[in-house]
Amino acid sequence: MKRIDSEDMRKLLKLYFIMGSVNCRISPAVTLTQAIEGGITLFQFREKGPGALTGTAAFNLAKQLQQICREHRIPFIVNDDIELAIALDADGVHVGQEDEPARSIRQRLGDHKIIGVSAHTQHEARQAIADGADYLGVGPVYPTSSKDDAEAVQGTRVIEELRRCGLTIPLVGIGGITPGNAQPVIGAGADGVSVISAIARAYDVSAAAKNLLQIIRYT
Ligand code: 3NM
Repeated sequence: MKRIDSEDMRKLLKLYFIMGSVNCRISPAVTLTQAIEGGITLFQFREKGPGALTGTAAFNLAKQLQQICREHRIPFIVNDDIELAIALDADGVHVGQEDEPARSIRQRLGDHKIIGVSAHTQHEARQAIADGADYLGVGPVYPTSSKDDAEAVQGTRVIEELRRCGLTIPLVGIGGITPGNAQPVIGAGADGVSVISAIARAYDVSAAAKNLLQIIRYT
């Protein structure tokens, strides 16, 4: 099978929800189900940070969330853990700069899986594209409390720069994005937004997702 089409990838990136058990106010399964009801377009399982599940517990949660995604036809992406992605036959993986390079992941997974890469500079973006990334995550756009080792806050500057220099790869902004500040991210040239807390910690998860989607669609 061949690589995902760029336009299909762009559609999936509109509202990209990332979450693990430590991010949720209520159970991860209910959080994900409500987020899907609200209209998320892609999901990433990211079981990281203090108190995160490991081993069988992490695997079982991943499997449960993957099943929910399958039932609703939402592609299921695994953060960092290529072995877990392979074991689950996930739809793809997302990796950072400190992880295995996309080129070798592409060789291991084949063309039919989605590969996302976090990029913070034009150089990293070009390298990821050359390595076979299907999309980029660019951030942190705003201050975030969901990632301990986040890089310096960039605002929308890097996204603008990547678009200005002619890179057309599908990309999402990430980091501290909320309904109140999502518009400039899309305005800068992102195809969508990627969020953890704006959805996972919302009092009404489904309404939070709906609200974000409206803003993205009508920007
Ligand atoms: N990656 P929230 S920022 C997972 O800059 C992640 O690459 C980032 O969580 C990056 O929406 C981030 O709660 C955390 O700010 C995003």
